[in-house]
Amino acid sequence: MYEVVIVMPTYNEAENIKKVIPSLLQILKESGIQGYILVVDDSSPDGTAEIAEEIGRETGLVGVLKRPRKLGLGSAYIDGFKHVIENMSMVKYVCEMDADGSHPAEILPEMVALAEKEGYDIIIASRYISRGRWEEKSLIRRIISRGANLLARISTGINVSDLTSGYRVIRLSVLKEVVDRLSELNSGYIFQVELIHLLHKAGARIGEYPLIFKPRMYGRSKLGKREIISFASWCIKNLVRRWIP
Ligand SMILES: Nc1nc2c(ncn2[C@@H]2O[C@H](COP(=O)(O)OP(=O)(O)OP(=O)(O)O)[C@@H](O)[C@H]2O)c(=O)[nH]1
Ligand SMILES: [Mg+2]
Repeated sequence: MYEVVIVMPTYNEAENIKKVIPSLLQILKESGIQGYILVVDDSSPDGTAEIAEEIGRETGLVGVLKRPRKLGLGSAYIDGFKHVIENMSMVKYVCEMDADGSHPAEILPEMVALAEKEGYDIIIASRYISRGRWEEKSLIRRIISRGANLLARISTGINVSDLTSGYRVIRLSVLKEVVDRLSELNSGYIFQVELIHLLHKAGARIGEYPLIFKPRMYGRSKLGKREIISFASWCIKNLVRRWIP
């Protein structure tokens, strides 16, 4: 029934989704894409799930997967993907998208069109290719992101400029091929790199599309020190695994 399902993990994004979901639905409508938004919410205390459910009742195009507590970004995507695979038919692509307004919905139709035209299995919206950029004021965050990408690239050997970008279109058929292995992946931010690594090993073709990444609209970041440490330790372990069989 749906061509594209946007899986959107949320934790305390009430103010953001009031804007992000309606504008995404508008873009889908204008571009003629049969789309559906699946919000995966971890019992956000600010009532994010209830707002998404209300929009769902009004439009019929938003569903909410509710989880009992904050279980991490990666595990939210895994549950969302499994839900799509098990319960929805005829879906061609899933899209990973943040709920905080950082990921412009306007480029989603172009990302899907690029996958269709060139036969890519994954399109990553990238800050680090020509015409892409990150409107981030904090120099520290920009350095962390560049460092994380460099480390992830060395660790996985995958020649993609923005392995940590969380805005992607993925062909569902390739995701189905690795579905049994998804639960082996970490639940934190390193999940994004691990997922590309897994799909790449399964033979997925990867393309990139320029992303102008904006700072979150409202609310607080969930990226903490623990995430950075677990990210770096996965990259180092993976590098050692690749070099020492
Ligand atoms: N369901 C769920 N969603 C999460 C969790 N952690 C983060 N998210 C969501 O994942 C998306 C990305 O998280 P962000 O906090 O925006 O991470 P970021 O983009 O690196 O950092 P900032 O934009 O600066 O805040 C957002 O939509 C969050 O609400 C989680 O544990 N569970
Ligand atoms: Mg964000």
